[in-house]
Amino acid sequence: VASNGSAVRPRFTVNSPNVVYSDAEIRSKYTYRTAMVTEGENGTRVVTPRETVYDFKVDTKVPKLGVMLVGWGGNNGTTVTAGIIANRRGLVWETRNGLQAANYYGSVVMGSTLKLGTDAKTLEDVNIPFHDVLPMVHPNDLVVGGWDISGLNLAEAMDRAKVLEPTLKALVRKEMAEMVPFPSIYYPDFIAANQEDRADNLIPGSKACMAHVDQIRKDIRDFKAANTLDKVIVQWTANTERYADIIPGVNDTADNLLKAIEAGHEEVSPSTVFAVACALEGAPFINGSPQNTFVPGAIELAEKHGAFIGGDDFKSGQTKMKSALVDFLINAGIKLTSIASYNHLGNNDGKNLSSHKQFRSKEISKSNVVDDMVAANSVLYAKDEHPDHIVVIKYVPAVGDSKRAMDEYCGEIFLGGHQTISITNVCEDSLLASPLIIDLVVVAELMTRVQWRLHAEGGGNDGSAESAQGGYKSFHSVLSVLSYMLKAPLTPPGTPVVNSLAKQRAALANIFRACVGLEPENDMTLEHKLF
Ligand code: NAI
Ligand code: DG6
Repeated sequence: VASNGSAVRPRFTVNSPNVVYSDAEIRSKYTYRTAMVTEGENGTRVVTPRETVYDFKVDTKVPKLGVMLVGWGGNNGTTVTAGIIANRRGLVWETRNGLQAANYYGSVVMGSTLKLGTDAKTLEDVNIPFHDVLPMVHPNDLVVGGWDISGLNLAEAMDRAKVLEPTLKALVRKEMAEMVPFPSIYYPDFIAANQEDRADNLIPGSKACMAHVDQIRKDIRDFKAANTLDKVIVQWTANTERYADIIPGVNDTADNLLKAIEAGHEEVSPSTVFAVACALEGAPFINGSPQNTFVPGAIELAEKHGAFIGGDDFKSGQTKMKSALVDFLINAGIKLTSIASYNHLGNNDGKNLSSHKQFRSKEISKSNVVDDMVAANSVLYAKDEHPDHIVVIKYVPAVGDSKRAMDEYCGEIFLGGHQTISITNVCEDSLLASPLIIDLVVVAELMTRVQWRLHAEGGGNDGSAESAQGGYKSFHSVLSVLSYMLKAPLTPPGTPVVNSLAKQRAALANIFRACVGLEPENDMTLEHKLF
């Protein structure tokens, strides 16, 4: 895969009049099939199939991409950086279980496959790496940088994180020691007071101001120039902040938010200042923490500038299991009646979340993740009926980054019977989150190269009728296609949130398939049933 701005040759070609390949693009004509439901007579419903024909266009030039992490010196920041270096250099290190080679396990883009079709001779499934569906940046080619309020270089920060094996650390130490985060903005009211002792790498000023926005924009430009990058994506993996109050006149519109920053309003959080800087700079910005960074004014600003945003809160362990398991239980016709989710962890994230306001941000993000699945089943649940759902997080320093997540699911089964499922999930939190950071960057970058328009009859797929059909445009600024990796998916204002993990993955895969003119994966396998 080229990451030098040259077009990448696709790993397969689709043999269809609806798909056209050129040196720099893949164009597809795609029929999106849905069904519209209306009220009929006598309480019946009428379902009308609908077809909308789109043209998609994918720029196949894979850019040289930079990723800038806010909170680069934290557990996630150091782990993902070391992981990319380890993969890039093909490192192998000794562990007590034997030799371990670098890999990208846990990344949907790098570790999973997609069914391309059925082998014409054997009728067996042909699966390809997810990464090969469209030309995507390879994570090995990412140039990583970022900001942190702690000035430790990345080697020292990696030691502080206590995540990686000493043998791996020894192999990446030299490179990591040369990496030092840019100073960042620190407004103490937004993160836990227990974080103060690491805040030694600061841009002066303790509340929002335009100088902070300008400095962040300059850092992005400097980083881009210093590394001769085509594009930069910024991701928040810094401490969880408390929620910002939504105040009319302050953060409710784009203009008000900019004015509030100019006036130094105390209710503008550091993460929102980063979001504003990125929108103005045209850099995609993804929020990996649960706070409401994307206040209405920040969303409007991104829309105005056609900048991509995504969030909120990496979905790494407990919630990922929950959004798969609840979907399964409810779709199996089992009436889920309660979920009790306990967590304890001993890393700096846990320390920060031991403060109530920051915990509250996480509690909100972890609690709303079953709503759509419950609401979709009117057989099991009356209107406004929900399973009981509690989320507890405790700080236990001794367990470090090895987070314990314990869940109890209770459900009602046939004839009043009960089913209780208990799950204990133990693993390094940062080793789960790091591949998600990579997926978010790779998918967000790809989405900056995908465009669409409504297909007009008579318009060719070769661009000849472009003016008659209207120009291509990008997907909406709010990239809900990133939902699979996020606990509380941000969606375009007024559009529904989908939490089901299976649906989120299907949306991701099928949108990519549409870009190469392939139908959604339907799993009917009629070729094995009708003969
Ligand atoms: P961490 O506490 O190790 O790292 C956070 C880093 O952010 C620290 O180095 C801190 O100095 C820095 N920081 C704080 N405020 C900053 C600011 N204004 N500007 C720049 N840097 C700042 O935490 P960890 O484990 O890396 O997690 C990061 C975030 O990701 C947390 O908010 C956590 O809740 C979230 N998250 C983590 C998941 C996981 O599985 N590890 C999953 C979901 C979310
Ligand atoms: C305690 O749950 C700490 C949190 O930061 C989580 O580890 C993180 O949000 C991951 O949550 P989940 O639900 O995806 O495992």
